[in-house]
Amino acid sequence: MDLWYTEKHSDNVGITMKTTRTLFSGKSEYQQLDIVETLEFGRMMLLDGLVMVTERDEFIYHEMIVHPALFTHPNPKKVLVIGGGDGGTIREIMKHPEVELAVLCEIDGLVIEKSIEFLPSMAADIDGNNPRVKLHVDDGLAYIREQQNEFDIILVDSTDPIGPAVGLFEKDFYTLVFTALKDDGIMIAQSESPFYHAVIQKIMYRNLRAVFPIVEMYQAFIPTYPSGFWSFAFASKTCHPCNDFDHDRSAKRNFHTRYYNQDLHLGAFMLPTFARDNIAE
Ligand code: AG3
Repeated sequence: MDLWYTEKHSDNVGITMKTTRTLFSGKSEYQQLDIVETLEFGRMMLLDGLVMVTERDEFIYHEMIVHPALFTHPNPKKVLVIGGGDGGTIREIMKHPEVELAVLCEIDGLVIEKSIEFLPSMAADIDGNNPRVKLHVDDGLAYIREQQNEFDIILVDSTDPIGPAVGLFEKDFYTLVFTALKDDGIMIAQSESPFYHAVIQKIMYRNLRAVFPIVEMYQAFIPTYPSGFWSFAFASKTCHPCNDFDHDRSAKRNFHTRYYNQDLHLGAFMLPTFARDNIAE
């Protein structure tokens, strides 16, 4: 018997993958969590039926949510991740030797627990044994409300703006992020597909611009997300992602990347016209 899983991207379109077995399926206080084995993409984690990560293409998302900001900020010592319970974002942050502490604030402890169990290539740094990583199982909004002038970089590694992540796309949240950042702080947030999510992007970028003086969108190719054409928001107090990019530090990095490189750091900010139009002021 063939077992195919489909994430619906609209009423009429979806992505379908052949799966071989279910490793975990259960409901937390917040959402439905499933981890399945696929034939093409390795293990895949779903939240409320939406693809969060697959072992085969997660490197793209995780390199791109981390390295552009970390190679733009002049001295990133303290980094906060909101969401990101699979640990992939923390893994990439740990490759930067100047980072002294990374805090992971994930609302759902079950996501952390099952990622450690079934997605070890992502979750190795969030198992409680890395002294440079601190875990908080808490609502990102509640946590950030208590932080002032604390972080160099804040990465919002959220799900889509339905379910527990809705508040992470709102202006009030961005104001709290702004306050939690230091004077030269940078925030990155995953910002959906320019192809399918024009309305969400329009609202999100308007909210960001109401709070941050510098707001840019950049793109990445992520085959298992809706349309494969995905985006991130770069929002910052003083640093510009291209003008302040530390090309030298990026070129001399002592770790390998499979998607990110110096040319792409700049190229990712070049957008097709329809994507620009989504977020036009
Ligand atoms: N964050 C999920 C991005 C949204 C995917 N949306 C979708 N499949 N409809 C990924 C978390 C990785 N750390």
